[in-house]
Order: sequence, then C-alpha cells, then structure tokens
Amino acid sequence: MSFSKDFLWGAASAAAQVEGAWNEDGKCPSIWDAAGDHIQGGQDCHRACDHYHRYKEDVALMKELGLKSYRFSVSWPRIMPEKGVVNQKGIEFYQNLISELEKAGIEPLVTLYHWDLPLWAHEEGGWPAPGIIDAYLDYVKVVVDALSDRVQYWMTFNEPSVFIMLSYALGSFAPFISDPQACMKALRHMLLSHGKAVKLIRETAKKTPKIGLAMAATTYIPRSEDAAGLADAAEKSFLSQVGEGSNALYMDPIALGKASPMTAGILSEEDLKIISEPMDFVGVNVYQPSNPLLDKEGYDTEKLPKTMLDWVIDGRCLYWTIRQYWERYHLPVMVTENGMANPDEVGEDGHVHDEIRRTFLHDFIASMKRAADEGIPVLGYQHWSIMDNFEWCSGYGPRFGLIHVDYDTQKRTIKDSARYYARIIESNGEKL
Ligand code: GCO
Repeated sequence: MSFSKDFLWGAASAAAQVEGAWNEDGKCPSIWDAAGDHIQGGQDCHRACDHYHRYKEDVALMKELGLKSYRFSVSWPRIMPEKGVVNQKGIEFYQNLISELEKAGIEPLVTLYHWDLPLWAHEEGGWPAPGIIDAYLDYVKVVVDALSDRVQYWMTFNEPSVFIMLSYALGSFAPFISDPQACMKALRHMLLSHGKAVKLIRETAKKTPKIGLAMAATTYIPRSEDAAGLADAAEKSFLSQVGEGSNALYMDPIALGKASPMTAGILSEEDLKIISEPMDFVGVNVYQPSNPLLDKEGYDTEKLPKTMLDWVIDGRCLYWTIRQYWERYHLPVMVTENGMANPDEVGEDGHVHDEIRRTFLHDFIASMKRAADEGIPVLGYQHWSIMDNFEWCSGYGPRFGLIHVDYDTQKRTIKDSARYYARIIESNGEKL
C-alpha cells in the first residue's frame, strides 16, 4: 500500500506564532498580543518571523523543499478588528498568500482558529460567553466567502483541549483564566461553534470542502499487541484525564454524537446533534506518548532521547495515534502537526546540523508508514513547524522549525533536517 500518490507532505504554522505585523494594516490585538509578563523573558509575538511581510520568500523556500501543502491559520483579529467590521487588508493578505502557494503548486490547508482570539471578543466574555458562537460564525463566514474559491481543506479549530483547558481552567495560556465553571461553558460553546461552522462551510464553500479539526492527540502505546493490550491502550488514550484532558471529551461528541463521561451533564441531545455535523477527516497533532504520564510500567523514559523541552522522543506514538483514531472514529486521518524543539544554531559553515531532528523525522515517518501500509487512510503529514517561531509562553527559545530564523535579522536558513525531509518527499515516503 504505502502513501497515496496525492499524499500531502507539508509543514505547518499559526498566525500568532509567525506573522508579526501585530498592529499593521488594520489588525487589532489578540489575547496573545496582550499576554505581557506571561511570556518567557519579557518577549512578545509582535514581530515574530515577520511572515506577514516575508511570505513570498517563505513560500519560495517551501517550494525549494518540494512541499505539497502548507498548513497555516487565519488571524481572526486581522479579519475582524472590531465586532461586525471586516478588514479588507487582512483578507488580501491571505488571498495573496494563497496566490503565491498556488503558483508554487502548494495546497493551502487553513486553520480557522489557532488561539488568537481578538481582544474585543475576549472583553465581551470570550469562549465562556454564549455570544462567542455567533461572533465566531460571522468570522468564519467572511473567511469562507473570501477564500473558498481556492481553499479545499479547512480546520475549524486547533487543539481545543489547549485553548479550553489551559486557557480557562489551568490559567497557563492566554487569557490566563482559572475558573472550572467558565471552562465547561467554553467547552460547550467551542463544540457548538465547531458543528455550526462545519455546516456553514459545507453549505457555502465554493470549492467542495474537506473539513476537519486538529486535535492535541494523547496517545498511549500498547504494552502488548494482543487484544487485551490493544483495548487497554485505546481506553487509556481516549478516556484518561491526562494533561489537557482526554481525546474523547472532544471527539466523542464531534465524531460519534455521544457525550463522554465528562460532558454527560453539559451537552443536551439537541447540542449533540449540532456538534456531530459530519466531517471529512480528523487532524492529529502528535508529539510524545502519554505512557510516562499514565502508566510507567514497561516504559523506561530514561532510555529514550528527549527534546530540549524534555518531551520523550518515541516515533511509535504516531502509528498508534493514527490507528487508534481510525478504529474509534473511522475518519481519514491527517497528521496536522508533528515535530520537536531543539536549540539549533547556524554553524560556522553556514548550516544547521540538526541531526536529532533528522532521526526524529525518520522514526515518526516510518511509524506513519506502518499505518499507511496497513491500509489506514492517512491524508498527509504537516511537520511542525515550517520555521522556528514564537512558542507561546516559552517565547523564542524552543526552535521547532525546518527552517532556522535569526530573529534579529530575520534571515532564514534551511536546516539539514529539512533537506532530508525534501528527499523523503521526493520519493513519496519510500526512501527514509
Ligand atoms: C500546539 C500548537 C502549536 C505549538 C506546537 C509546539 O500543538 O501546541 O498547535 O502551536 O507551537 O505544538 O508546542
């Protein structure tokens, strides 16, 4: 079997992490522009990688690497700087970016919400306030009207678990609120917004859409591959409350129309009907297995390499995520993020020798290949990230890019791992 001919080999980014130009051409601040002291070392995302001004250069680099797709997010504060006000300049930026991608033969994959809530929407109550549903749909409608003649792939949300749990329960991500009741309201509003947005895109997009969302997948690698081991692993992956919460909390209502144990008292039958609007694919963001958090037995983290953020590197988790999602939800899977942070530097020879990311790519893509070889529909792989960028509260220290960015000069340098990835793409994943 292996990878399909039209497999989408790409890389990903998000508006707040790369664009910069935070107050230019009519954009209003987002909750991340206003994050202040919460960011490591007093940094901010105001300039980031200046992708807003340098997108042509960036797309040229993507082309040089042979990417087939680019996953980026649209910035709601750039499109709607005030409630009900549409910013034409903001729309033009994305139209120009898409034209550039089109010329380079690169498929745009659009995330509609990657956490940069406009500050005005936050001031009106943000995700916990019921008005957010219509506000989000107004925004989605504008974007779909403007871009759906050329965009086919849409993701309603990136990692709901992060912007719901971390932002409203744990208070560790913008807008830094710690209020469990508000969090549960935010969860319901996000789920309803998702279902309604899927319907709206389906009904109004000019090009037949493929709609999904990108989940922060929490994956438990089975201790054994017999029936009991597989069932135990799937149960842990979907139902355990680890880190940012379980996969099932979001995905069971969305893909099965069922409340999970945690949402049973929160979602009505009517809600579940709206939320479970049929999707075309599910995106998984995969970084590390949940085994060290859930059950350390037979899983020796000491023996495994780790990234600079101390995340365990274990390529097997990509295969298991894809397989477990497929078996539970029966939706084609897109790997919407996978990558690692490393303190990369440009050496004296002018290159970035990130051997560790090369090994990472090898192991994770081999693992994904196992899923494709077994006949599971895997649509694409978007490496996180196309370039080093603003890593939320951690600022600019962790470098996740295939392309190195010097933040003083904005000079881009293609890393060794990216050259290796380009060769993988050339052979459609056959030569690893
Ligand atoms: C996420 C986000 C990205 C992050 C990446 C590395 O998954 O948290 O989608 O914005 O930068 O995952 O942490």
